[in-house]
Amino acid sequence: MSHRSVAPRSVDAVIVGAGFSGLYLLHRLRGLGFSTRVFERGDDVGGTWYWNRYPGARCDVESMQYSYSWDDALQQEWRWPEKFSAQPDILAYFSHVADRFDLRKDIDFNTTVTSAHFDEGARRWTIETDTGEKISAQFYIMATGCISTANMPDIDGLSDYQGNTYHTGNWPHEKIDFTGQRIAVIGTGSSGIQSIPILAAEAAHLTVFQRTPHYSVPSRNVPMTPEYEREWKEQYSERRAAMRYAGGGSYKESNDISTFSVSEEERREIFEKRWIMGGFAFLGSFNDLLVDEAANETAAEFTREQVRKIVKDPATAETLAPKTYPIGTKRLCVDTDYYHTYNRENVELVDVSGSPIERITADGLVANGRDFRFDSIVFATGFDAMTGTLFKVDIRGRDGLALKDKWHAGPRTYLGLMSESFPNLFTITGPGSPSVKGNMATSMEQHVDFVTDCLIHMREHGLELMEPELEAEDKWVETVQRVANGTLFPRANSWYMGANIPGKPRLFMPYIGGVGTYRKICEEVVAEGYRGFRLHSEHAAVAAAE
Ligand code: NA7
Repeated sequence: MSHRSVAPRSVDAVIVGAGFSGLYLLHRLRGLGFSTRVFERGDDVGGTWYWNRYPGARCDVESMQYSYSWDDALQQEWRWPEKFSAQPDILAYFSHVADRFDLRKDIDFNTTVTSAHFDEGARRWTIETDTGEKISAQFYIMATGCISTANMPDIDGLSDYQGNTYHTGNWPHEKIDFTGQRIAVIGTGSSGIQSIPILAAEAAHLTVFQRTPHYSVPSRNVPMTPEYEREWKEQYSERRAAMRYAGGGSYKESNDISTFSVSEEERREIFEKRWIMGGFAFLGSFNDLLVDEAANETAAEFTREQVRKIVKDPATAETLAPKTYPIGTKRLCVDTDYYHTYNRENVELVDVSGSPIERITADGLVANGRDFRFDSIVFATGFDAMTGTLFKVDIRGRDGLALKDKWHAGPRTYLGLMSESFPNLFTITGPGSPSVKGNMATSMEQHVDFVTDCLIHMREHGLELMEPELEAEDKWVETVQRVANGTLFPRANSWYMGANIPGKPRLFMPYIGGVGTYRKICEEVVAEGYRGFRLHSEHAAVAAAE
């Protein structure tokens, strides 16, 4: 799909990924006259929304807020059909953006970056791809997202299975007809919860294998109304500005009072109102739900009550009601008819919390000592999040140090943007930044703007290399953990903690101090001459502010 006749082998910046952040980064850098190469493993743009094509895939951030804010004409003209966008609509948006800004011609599709090595002598990165290309770049930018490497569990006998297997994070492009089939879904995170109602309506029989129940709130998704769209479009600039400094990077989220500052009756009314509003608003019912265990329990119990009201079979309702971790500490799911699906005759829930699925057989699987037969198995088993995709590339910094080795006990970054010993390597929404703990759209744009400003600053000051100081990095790593440890998040075995991948270090990876707080820290860092970063010219380190 690339239209370029001769692609340059030496550029200012190599960007990996043509999703939300990669496209914006290309647009900005190209507009500023930086030469770029963009590599994308898919055959078109869209990133997450290119790969996650499973039935029911939908964004759980509202459409008006999950889009680019950097082009007013774009945000005014684009029409989202629903309050929460379905995957095909988001993909259509990215396709439109790619056409509108003529981005595809500068992207190499179907190309995977295999290695990126920093050459100390040349002070440049050498990047290799699976198509055999070798490119030299001053800057190497990973715009590969946080959940882009699918996690396929290592269950005995997987290769013996004769039926069809699917992973929600790597779904085929053609429509799969499940009519008349007996299907298994393994996993009940967001992807499982979104796909289960649709698959159940289509299949002859659906069996859900649940290891840990997730808390889920109804999305209350509706078609976009002209009034709602107009209200947003009229106030886009003010609302986007507010989102940038909001805790979760979204507009209108929290009720700034504590749980026990109101009576039990008032509390219930607030929960009910927010439950009816739908979506993540529920977690914004009070300002202490994620830091105070007793406060959290009131919201958790309210949710369990809703499950018991909806699900007719009491035993199934109890299995679906989460009790082992605080609400919100594994990512809250947002659903359409998830719990109602368990009232269908053709749906069965199997609890595998006590003992794992024993093995996959030629025609199904064995769990809890029972033999199940399936035509298809759907793995909704999540991702090797935050670091998995970074580690898939053989990234080596100074003295051949592998990123994987430097991060063997957990990611080490300054601001989630850079890591010491890896000069001029930027990670967009990298571990140690708010990323998945807020509206990704807001955080991605902030990082792209930050990185772009760094490149402009370096060009203007004749600087070649940028790298965090070890001390600043150590302090930031400690800050990220300290902030997380002041919340209830470390209580859950979540992918935020790396707990879903056997052997992965267990520590909280995103910065949970708030999108707005983080932005202010970044602004201060820049105002103080890139505090905590070392910027080098060819011969000597110079103060960036000079
Ligand atoms: P998640 O949220 O990581 O969910 C994966 C699910 O798969 C979760 O219920 C896991 O149980 C389950 N799982 C994983 N491995 C196994 C095995 N071996 N056996 C049984 N069950 C298993 O991934 P999603 O794709 O749903 O969502 C990822 C993000 O995408 C989401 O948070 C949004 O940000 C969008 P566990 O809970 O680990 O016990």
